[in-house]
Amino acid sequence: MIQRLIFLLLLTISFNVKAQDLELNLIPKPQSIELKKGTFKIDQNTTLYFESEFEIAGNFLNDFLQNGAGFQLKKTSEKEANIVFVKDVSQPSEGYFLDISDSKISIKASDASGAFYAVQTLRQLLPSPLTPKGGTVALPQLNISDYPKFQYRGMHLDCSRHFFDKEFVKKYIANLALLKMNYFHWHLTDDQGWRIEIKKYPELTSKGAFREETLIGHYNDTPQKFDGKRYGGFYTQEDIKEVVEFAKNHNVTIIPEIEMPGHAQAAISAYPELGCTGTQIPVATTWGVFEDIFCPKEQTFTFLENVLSEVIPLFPGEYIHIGGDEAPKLRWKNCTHCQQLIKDLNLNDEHGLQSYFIQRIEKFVNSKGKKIIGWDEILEGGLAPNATVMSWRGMQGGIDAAKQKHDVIMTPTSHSYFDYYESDKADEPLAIGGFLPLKKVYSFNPIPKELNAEEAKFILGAQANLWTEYIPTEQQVEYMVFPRILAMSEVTWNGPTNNLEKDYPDFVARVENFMPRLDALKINYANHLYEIEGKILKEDDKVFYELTTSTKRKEIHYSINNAKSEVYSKPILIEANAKISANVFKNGEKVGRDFSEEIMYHKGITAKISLNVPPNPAYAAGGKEALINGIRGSNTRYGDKEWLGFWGDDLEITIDFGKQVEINSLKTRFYNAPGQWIYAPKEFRYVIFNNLDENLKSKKIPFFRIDNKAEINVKTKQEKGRYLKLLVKNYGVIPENMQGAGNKAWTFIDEIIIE
Ligand code: TNX
Repeated sequence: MIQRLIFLLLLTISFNVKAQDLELNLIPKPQSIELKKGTFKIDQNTTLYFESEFEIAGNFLNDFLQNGAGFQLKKTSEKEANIVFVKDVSQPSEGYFLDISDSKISIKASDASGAFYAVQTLRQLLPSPLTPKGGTVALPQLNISDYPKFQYRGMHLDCSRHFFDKEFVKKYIANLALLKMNYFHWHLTDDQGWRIEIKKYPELTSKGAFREETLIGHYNDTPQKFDGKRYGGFYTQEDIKEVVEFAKNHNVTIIPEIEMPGHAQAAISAYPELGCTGTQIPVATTWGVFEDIFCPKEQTFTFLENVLSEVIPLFPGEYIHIGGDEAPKLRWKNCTHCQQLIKDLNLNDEHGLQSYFIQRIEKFVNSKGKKIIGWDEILEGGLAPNATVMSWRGMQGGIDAAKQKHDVIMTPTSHSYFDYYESDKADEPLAIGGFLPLKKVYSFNPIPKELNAEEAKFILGAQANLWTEYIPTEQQVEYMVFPRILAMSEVTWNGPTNNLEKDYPDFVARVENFMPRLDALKINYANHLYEIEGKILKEDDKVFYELTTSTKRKEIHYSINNAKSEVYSKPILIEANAKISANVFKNGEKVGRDFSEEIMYHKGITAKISLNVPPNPAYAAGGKEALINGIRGSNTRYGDKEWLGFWGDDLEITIDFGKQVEINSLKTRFYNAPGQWIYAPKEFRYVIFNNLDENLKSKKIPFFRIDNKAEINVKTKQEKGRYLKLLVKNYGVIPENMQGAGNKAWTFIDEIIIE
């Protein structure tokens, strides 16, 4: 009897594990699942009923079966049907209750979105590709109760820097629907191309949609190179209508973005009178921020209102995005009309003028029954009364806006910029910079700690952005978006994780099993799941190196200094400089890419470190210990776990060796990426001393100017001391004419190598 019970218990445990982790491979994860035994079979004789309110969901299911299995469900009465969609007002907004028994599928929802998402869940419960055996497909019996944590679950696509045709945009939107994301932010205008037909201003597209050539390689390359090829394209209003209709049938709302007053060079090149100087300028051929912005003249406002009058009727959603970011004020400073306007309107400065600009546009948009969204710069100089803020320069803009009782969408560069590198391996396709691996997206919490429960209600949700300066092809768009979008969808639907180390492996297992589904959808996703992560561990003055890989049932093989390779079982003791090489094996076969790491066993590795300020939470993955753990950061990814980022702070780093040591040399380096507002500091000093109470002012503190290479390499004169202090002065506020002008500069510092 007992044996039988144990057997049953084991059976249910193993069944649960299997079913939850593997068979039910749902992304985003539903709020609650109760799995039962047995299946429900759909075949040509299965019947369907839906109320007219749920037509989009019902039709979607039928189209899906038609395309995948070659048949549709016959419609019949609610009583007779095997699959029924019924209205149940007790279901949460956009939520659903799905009950699959042996004879019936019942879906309850209070709105059309909920019914639609129940179908997306059904879709993910079915095998992919849908290859019915004898015309039958099977679903597991279960109950799912589900609803989204956030009402805004967005994805953006920049179609200005590179143009993607309407068919691709539709595919992109269809993939959002699969992941229960409900907003598509369509970036339609920018310096490098105007992409939407405006009948009243035909030159916006005949001229403004084409640039003479495009930068090749990275913006920071010297010299910059260009391809010499004319490039462009645009959507006609008919194209837009087709995409909007497609989005409607996928329960996705499109938010068009018409950028103003900055990022307007393409428009000004078509109509030079919209700028302050009136001179003919070209559509931009390189990336970055440009001085030529819309001039706040009556003529410009008339133009923008006419443009918006054509844009607004095309998009049924409630929002129009008006940009508002990165508008350098140089032209306005040198323009007599602008200066007079500042006086006449009694404004403080050009920021006040920007605020006036946005508020005036907001009034117009509101008068047409729509609301504006703007990037967080619209906070500067006073927020337009009804505006929703997209917080991109970190979370602070969102915090400020929520405290002012404005709706907020979180989209900070640190967690939602999918144009950043997703792997630190050197062979990734060229990207703008940064480093945003899957796990970091998964760790995202759109609700900042700084907000109380009332204020947090203003955070509508989050969005990931795909800026396409370095993304010329559809394949590369998908490579950058997938699988990171799976993490964003789970964060915004299921809610942010409060136990990353526990939830992430479960998520990754589902991502691994989701890949065949992505293959069936012909999505060119990136696969970094089989990469290895290395980490220094310290225990009683001993140093170990730990290797992990994120998916289950894999083996790691490693070698030290090219010696014979061994199967990894426990952290490796490190007592001298070491080169570790490793690979992941799945069922005896090598998968993923080669891993290697150089560990420098320098004098700092067993020391203790303290900082005068903590690193910015967005760039603190390795903690302060990362600066003395023997591992250098990546040459191209400042967001990895070896670099630490500080926003605007002067640094004072103290290293305690525990006893007096002789220091012969000192090396470190800083990151330079003006496009991301990262500037190497101007000054660096260090001091070696023995007593924390010592008056350091009396000591000779060498001073170093930091040049463009941003590297420190000091031969000290065999100085002895227990402590080493580094003093690093932040670059300061970024001056005009430089990337990020007016903002505080970031300082990024790498390993401090002490020998
Ligand atoms: C900043 S996000 C921008 C974009 C760039 C992006 C590149 C924002 C409002 N402005 O114009 O494409 O960085 O990461």
